[in-house]
Amino acid sequence: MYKVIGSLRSRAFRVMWMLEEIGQDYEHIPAAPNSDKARAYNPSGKIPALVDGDAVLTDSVAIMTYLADKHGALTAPAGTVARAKQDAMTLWLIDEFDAILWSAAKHTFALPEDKRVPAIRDSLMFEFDRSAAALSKRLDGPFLMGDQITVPDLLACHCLNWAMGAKFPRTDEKVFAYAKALRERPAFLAAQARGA
Ligand SMILES: N[C@@H](CCC(=O)N[C@@H](CS)C(=O)NCC(=O)O)C(=O)O
Repeated sequence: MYKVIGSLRSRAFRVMWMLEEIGQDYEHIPAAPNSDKARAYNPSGKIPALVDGDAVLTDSVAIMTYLADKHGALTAPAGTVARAKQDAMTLWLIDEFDAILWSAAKHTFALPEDKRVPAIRDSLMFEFDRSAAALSKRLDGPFLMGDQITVPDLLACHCLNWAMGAKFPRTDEKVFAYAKALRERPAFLAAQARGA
């Protein structure tokens, strides 16, 4: 059985949701970032990690992509044009959503206090809002890549939820409505219930 290391309210949720989507059982080990438990699986202390047999895999997007390829679900096949477009969307979300939110987190609580620049938050909110508007323009179906849910949908929804948690403004209602619909999926709710 797979093991997911990382607290529910972290990027570990992406991996748990993915496993629920593909109907794979897993044990959840809710380790906090930089805890001894997290370091036992990933010496950097970062979460999430996935244990698959003897292998310990790290990075939420690498893990989701691995699971998608291994189980042939939530992805276009590797080596296709559709996959290249899907991967471009995933990497765009890392640049334009995840990195911005992570910068806000670093300057709010993750960096040592004397290294934080709280004023950067306004600029990050502006950037996130601009990215959300760009995503909204590209969204013309229930999912980012068309009529099938794929890995970037899980990533986008997780980031939009994170933005709400971080009190970023929700100016683009279309994109937040897209995230709300994804939050109603049984697999999302099942992953959430694992942390209850
Ligand atoms: N790109 C990595 C980022 C992992 C990451 O930074 N995780 C956060 C928690 S969500 C963490 O462990 N932070 C602790 C630290 O950076 O020291 C991923 O997607 O898994």
